[in-house]
Amino acid sequence: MQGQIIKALAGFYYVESDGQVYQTRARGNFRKKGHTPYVGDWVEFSAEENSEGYILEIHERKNSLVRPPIVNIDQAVVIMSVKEPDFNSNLLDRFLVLLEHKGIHPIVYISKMDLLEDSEELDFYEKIYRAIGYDFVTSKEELLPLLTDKVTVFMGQTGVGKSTLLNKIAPDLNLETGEISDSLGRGRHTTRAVSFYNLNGGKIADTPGFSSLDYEVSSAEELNQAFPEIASVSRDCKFRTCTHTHEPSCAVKPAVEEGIIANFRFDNYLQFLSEIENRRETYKKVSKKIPK
Ligand SMILES: Nc1nc2c(ncn2[C@@H]2O[C@H](COP(=O)(O)OP(=O)(O)OP(=O)(O)O)[C@@H](O)[C@H]2O)c(=O)[nH]1
Ligand SMILES: [Mg+2]
Ligand SMILES: [Zn+2]
Repeated sequence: MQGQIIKALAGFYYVESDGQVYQTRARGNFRKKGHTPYVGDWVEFSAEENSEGYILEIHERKNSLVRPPIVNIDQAVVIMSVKEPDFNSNLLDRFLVLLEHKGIHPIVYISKMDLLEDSEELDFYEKIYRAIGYDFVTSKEELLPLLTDKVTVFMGQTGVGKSTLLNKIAPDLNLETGEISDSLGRGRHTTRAVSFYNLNGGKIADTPGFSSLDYEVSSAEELNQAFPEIASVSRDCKFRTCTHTHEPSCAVKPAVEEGIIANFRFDNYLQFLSEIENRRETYKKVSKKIPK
């Protein structure tokens, strides 16, 4: 039989096929080969009535995220709260870089609008992210139409209100939500598993928050591509491999000075670039120490 894994919990994979959900396990030889099934995987499986099924084969993936572990997704709603935790454009850009790199369409959702005191800062960011081409929404009403027929993952720091938003979108879900003071204070996440739910012809997935995010980009070229407005201007740099730091006839630096590229976006780009370079240095040093 063929179906899609919609939930993974305690060694079991729940496979949906023709509107039915089957409880399955992965055969031991899967893990040995390093093929771990993920939520979102299309699989061949065996299922007998009243007994556990087995996953026999995993179909090729369109894309995959490591954290949260989920595959074959169309788009991701990145949730940022205006407060508790504070809006953080650096973290937002980390999410956007990760998603751009993976070819997953990002939607920015701002939560906890009731806690917003002064809209000036948010207006500033909204204008910039929209100009880059990102959806930037602040209400359930604006978000809902964007989810029709799509497989959407909800991601964001712990406590931003992912589960609360999903409960508003689909009240039947009744997902557990947490007290903000608890989750931030103890590094505890209320949501622990990734699972899919059906909505408007598509699927939505709640995910656990996290305490660190890796954007999985490992070169300056990839980073350049993950900032769409920088990538676009960089076509006019003299050198195709321009990193927009020290090279002559760079088109990006003047665009930042003229305000065509936002300062904070370029600062984040530079910060990520130096992180990537430092990581490489560390890797080189470590690999030198390992005897052949
Ligand atoms: N003021 C306000 N509080 C909210 C809003 N949405 C969520 N919260 C609160 O924020 C806290 C965390 O909400 P959750 O929905 O559990 O957050 P989460 O992102 O799912 O967190 P994890 O599952 O740990 O990743 C709860 O106390 C919610 O009541 C909102 O729109 N306004
Ligand atoms: Mg949650
Ligand atoms: Zn340049």
